[in-house]
Amino acid sequence: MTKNIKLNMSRRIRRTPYTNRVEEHGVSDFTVVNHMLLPKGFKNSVEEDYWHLSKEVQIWDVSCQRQVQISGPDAAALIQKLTPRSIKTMETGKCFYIPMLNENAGMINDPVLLKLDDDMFWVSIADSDILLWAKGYALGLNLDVNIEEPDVYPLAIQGPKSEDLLVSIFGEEIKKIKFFNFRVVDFEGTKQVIARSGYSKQDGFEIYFKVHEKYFDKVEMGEKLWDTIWEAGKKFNISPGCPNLIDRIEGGLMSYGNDFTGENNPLECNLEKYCKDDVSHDFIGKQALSKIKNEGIKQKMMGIIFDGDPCPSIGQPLQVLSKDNKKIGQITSGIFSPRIKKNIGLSMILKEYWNVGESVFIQTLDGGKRNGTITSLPFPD
Ligand code: THG
Repeated sequence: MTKNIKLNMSRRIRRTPYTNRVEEHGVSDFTVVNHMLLPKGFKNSVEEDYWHLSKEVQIWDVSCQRQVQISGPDAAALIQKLTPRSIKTMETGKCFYIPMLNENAGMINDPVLLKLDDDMFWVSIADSDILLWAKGYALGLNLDVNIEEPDVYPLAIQGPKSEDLLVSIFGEEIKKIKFFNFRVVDFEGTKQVIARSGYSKQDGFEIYFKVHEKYFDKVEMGEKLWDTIWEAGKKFNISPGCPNLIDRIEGGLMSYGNDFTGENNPLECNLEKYCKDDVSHDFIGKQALSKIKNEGIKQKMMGIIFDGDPCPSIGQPLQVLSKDNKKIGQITSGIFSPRIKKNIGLSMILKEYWNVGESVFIQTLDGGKRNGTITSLPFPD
């Protein structure tokens, strides 16, 4: 479609400390998330990257996972207002996946929350302006908090060899980091947060790389970190990468703004388990969520497996029809899975049709129809 049309760069589309390196490695496409560049592909196909990710180790510039730092005496109270997930039992060193809702219980973000201390949190956001939302709410409630975007640029190390690679750089302590926990580790005399997490279904880590003032600028220090990992990674067959669409869809990881939006509530997004103890505290969207829980939801996110030629990554939603040609959903992320050897997709599906095994039609952009089947998420092995 829009081949060879370029995006005009300016300071509004922010580069990261690693953008030079990513370009040197032959990045082919970028997208923009949180007003910052996110690489979308390199020289290899999505499929080659998928196999590499499942066997080796990759380095991803995910700086666009911006941190909203909330600190001060009322920090925990504010965080609790922003999510139905209770943080009462959350300990320092933990990461929590938290839905964030508007007043209608519509999803406004699905960040990872890190507790750095009793009065210090990072909200690692998906693509929406949570800093403004949190500041506005804190101002309105007159809370004693400080909210800012710190100079933190996450770098993800993903794949089964990520542990061995990071042990070779940071030492045995890396092995002690459990899934969705973090530790503070030394890098060149600076303190760095490393969590076992990441936007893939492989083992992996995220370095919440924080710029230290002893360096000239974020690029100098960021490239130092990148180069250190790259050099040590050669022995582990490291390659540059980015969130992989095949791995993401197979794993049922949804992308905010694309697979779900403010029009969707957390129950539709299969995030009910993070809304369980919503009676214990007050939060934005509580009443609306309670009403939705009582009335029941009308659609929810499901997997779809469908026939036909291998589908390249879809740029526009594909309609999902019932066997009697009623519109029952739309595939918002879809691609050919080389493991399942069929096309796969994510779609909200109307209640009457969301049963696993239900037969459906997928309408392609050229008007053709393909046979499909509803499946559970993550996609079965
Ligand atoms: N890492 C960090 N920040 C992020 C993302 C990330 N911000 C934006 C975006 N990704 C947020 N979305 C998700 C979605 C899913 C997960 C993490 C972030 C995830 N979920 C686990 C799963 O589904 O297996 C479960 C987590 C849990 O059990 O609590 O990993 O990737 N820093």
